[in-house]
Amino acid sequence: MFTKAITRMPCENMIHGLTSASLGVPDFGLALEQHADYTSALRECGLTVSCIDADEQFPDSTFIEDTALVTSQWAIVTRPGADSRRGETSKVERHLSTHFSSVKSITAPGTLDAGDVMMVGRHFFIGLSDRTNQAGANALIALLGEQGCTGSTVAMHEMLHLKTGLSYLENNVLLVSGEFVSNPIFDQFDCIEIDPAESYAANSVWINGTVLVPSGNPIAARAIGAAGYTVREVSVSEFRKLDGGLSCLSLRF
Ligand code: CIR
Repeated sequence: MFTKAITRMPCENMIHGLTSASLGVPDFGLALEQHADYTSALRECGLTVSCIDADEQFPDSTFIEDTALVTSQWAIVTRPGADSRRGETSKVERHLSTHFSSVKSITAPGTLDAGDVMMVGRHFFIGLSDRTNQAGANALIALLGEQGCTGSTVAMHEMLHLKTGLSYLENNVLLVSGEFVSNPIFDQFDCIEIDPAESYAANSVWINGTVLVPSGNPIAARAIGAAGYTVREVSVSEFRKLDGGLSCLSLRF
């Protein structure tokens, strides 16, 4: 069960955020409305939400998930792989210190975006992406070991982050799409394969029995509902324009 979430307000400079999508420039006003609805969805799932202020220095800072890996017991601040995002972590670390007595960090030469980290109980799958390198993964695995947890790496070649194409919905159920569909690492799970036309919905978020699903993906929403979850659709079109998915807008613990 999760009880808390941390989000970070989008800043006006988000229009200059990193992206490989060709979906146009985000509408900041609409992004604020969508962020507010996302926050409502977190609260509807029973979470107490705290929000870090916007920071115009960091266009991508609303994608807070990449900056820390957090459970109810511990927090690890990452070292984001993109130069323009590295400084996002200092305010996140300060905020996490209000929740945790000690906060560990990934240090150079490691880089790691927590969008590349998928928690399955006490095991963590770590995608080796353009943002997360082997040194970052090794550092995380060492820190996980100190907490009695384990980690293993997943090779990846196409997606921005591991959780761009995978979401763990607890109960051994995994959403899978694209390059991960045929990866034997995930054979152990009851996989729900996401239709390629709705690949964006592979990044959905389980919170206490409800699954937040990006709106406009009816096949995925139906499949997740049929698997026994309550579905709460959330519109995040303006964040998608920056390659952001639902999970990257919060830390949940
Ligand atoms: C970036 O490229 O870093 C941001 N524009 C999007 C980050 C999305 N994060 C995530 O999926 N975990």
